[in-house]
Amino acid sequence: MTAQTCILYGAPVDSGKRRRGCLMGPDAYRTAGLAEALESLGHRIKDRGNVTPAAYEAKPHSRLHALEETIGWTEALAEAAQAGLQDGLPIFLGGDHALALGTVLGAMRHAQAVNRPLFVLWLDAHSDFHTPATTDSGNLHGTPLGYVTGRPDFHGFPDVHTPLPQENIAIVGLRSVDEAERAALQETTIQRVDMREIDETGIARPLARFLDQVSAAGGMLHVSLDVDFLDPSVAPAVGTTVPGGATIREAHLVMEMLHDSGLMTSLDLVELNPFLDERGRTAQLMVDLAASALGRRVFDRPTRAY
Ligand code: 4U7
Ligand code: MN
Ligand code: MN
Ligand code: MN
Repeated sequence: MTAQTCILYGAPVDSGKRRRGCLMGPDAYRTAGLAEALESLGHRIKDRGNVTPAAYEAKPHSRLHALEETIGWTEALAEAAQAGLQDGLPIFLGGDHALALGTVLGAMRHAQAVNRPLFVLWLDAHSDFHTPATTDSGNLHGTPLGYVTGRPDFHGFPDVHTPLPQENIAIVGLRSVDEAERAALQETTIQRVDMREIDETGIARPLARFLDQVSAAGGMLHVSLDVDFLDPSVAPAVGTTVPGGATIREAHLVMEMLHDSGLMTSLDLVELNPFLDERGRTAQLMVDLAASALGRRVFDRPTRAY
């Protein structure tokens, strides 16, 4: 296994929704032993501490919750992601999913600088494809894929100069899509793998299809893992639980295949709300999943096709 330099960034973003608690995520991952787990796999670990948002002035009365703070996070996290990608494999310890407005933007800038295509694997119950104009909740953690694909109305956010091509995105685990998102997604070439498809074909087949595409294009791959990708019975520490999610083994298989592919270049761990956890089990599961993505396995095995 190739040793990597894993660069940890705490991203205690809690501005993407109203229910508080995700700001405790970075501490929970550190307490659950993320660095130690990855180190034991032979990787070099650099913990760069927690990112802080760029200066902002909060204005009240917005339909959108904590808009200015989220813009501040987007600027700071885009810079962190760009810096991290120059030095290794950045892992963002969230924080809610609004952090991906910044991390994916930073990965896009980096990919452009090194002249490689960027792909995004979005592991989530939700499609997070809203714009500030279509969101009913006003919660910006539901908008990052809308932002990076160049959808309108992200006033005040850094400009997305070259949007991420829709066909470079796969959303896996879908089971809660708002009507406005569904209508917009139907018009795109974003790859959508819902829980029904996972039930019918297994999770390996659609994932292998996407990874083959990344590989053939010589792409970089940003992976964004939302806790609610998992079934709430095994991952209770999340504000937006949706029943019928991925099992522990389905999630590990995704991570194991990502490792075997050698394609992942950056990773977000998002939406963990330690305030809602049960004796740290969700934090521990997320650490174990990150370890699988970085090479933890029971036995070595020959490469196989799915
Ligand atoms: B997450 C929602 F209405 N779509 O916009 C919304 F269902 O990052 C949920 O995936 C968004 O957890 C969930 O508020 C955002 C809702
Ligand atoms: Mn999400
Ligand atoms: Mn979600
Ligand atoms: Mn959520």
